[in-house]
Amino acid sequence: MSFVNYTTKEINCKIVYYGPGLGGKTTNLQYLYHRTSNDSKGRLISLATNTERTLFFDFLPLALGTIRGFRVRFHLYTVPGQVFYDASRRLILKGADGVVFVADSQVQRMEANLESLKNLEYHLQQQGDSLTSIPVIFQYNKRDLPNVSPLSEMSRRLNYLVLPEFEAIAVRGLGVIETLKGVAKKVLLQMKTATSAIDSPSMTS
Ligand SMILES: Nc1nc2c(ncn2[C@@H]2O[C@H](COP(=O)(O)OP(=O)(O)O)[C@@H](O)[C@H]2O)c(=O)[nH]1
Ligand SMILES: [Mg+2]
Repeated sequence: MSFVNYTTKEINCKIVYYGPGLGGKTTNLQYLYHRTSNDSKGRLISLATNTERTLFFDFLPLALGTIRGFRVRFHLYTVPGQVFYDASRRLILKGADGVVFVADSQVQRMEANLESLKNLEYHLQQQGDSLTSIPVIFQYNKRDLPNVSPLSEMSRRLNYLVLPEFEAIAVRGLGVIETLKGVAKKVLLQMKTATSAIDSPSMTS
């Protein structure tokens, strides 16, 4: 649940980057961290193993401008992808205002994408949400690699609810900001219908 503080005029939203291990979730946050000016970001906190794999989560707070006088802060989280970190994923997903599903486009990772998506649906359901009750968007990452599924295939197999989708090459920063804007737009629109305090969303980048 997003947190609107009328006293300090702040809106806080939690966005979770979800998806299979090694799909590029941490890479998305690292790119955003390096692209954002110092005064609009906090520290990027990564709890990683010594092989640089996300152990619990990565966290990046971003201030993304104002809406009708309210300062909007996005708190970006990633989840660990490895199968055995299920309890961590559940905790991190709790109270999410929006989800970016980062899919790995490589043909041989399709099963891992599907398994992770099923896992996301399960955890959302456990907390009384679903893929349609909160803003969820897809990012098809690693489009630079040779052995990738065609976009139409990614879309058909993963995005059967026809939610917003973005192509990306996160290692080069391609599609990363577009993805964030895509989810932010949906989150802000959802809040607009939930509260009357917010006008049409606009973002600075
Ligand atoms: N070729 C390619 N590699 C990528 C891309 N995005 C991420 N990677 C690499 O994939 C590996 C896993 O990325 P990471 O962000 O740690 O995945 P996470 O487990 O989802 O957090 C790293 O070696 C990244 O450099 C991409 O768009 N193209
Ligand atoms: Mg990671």
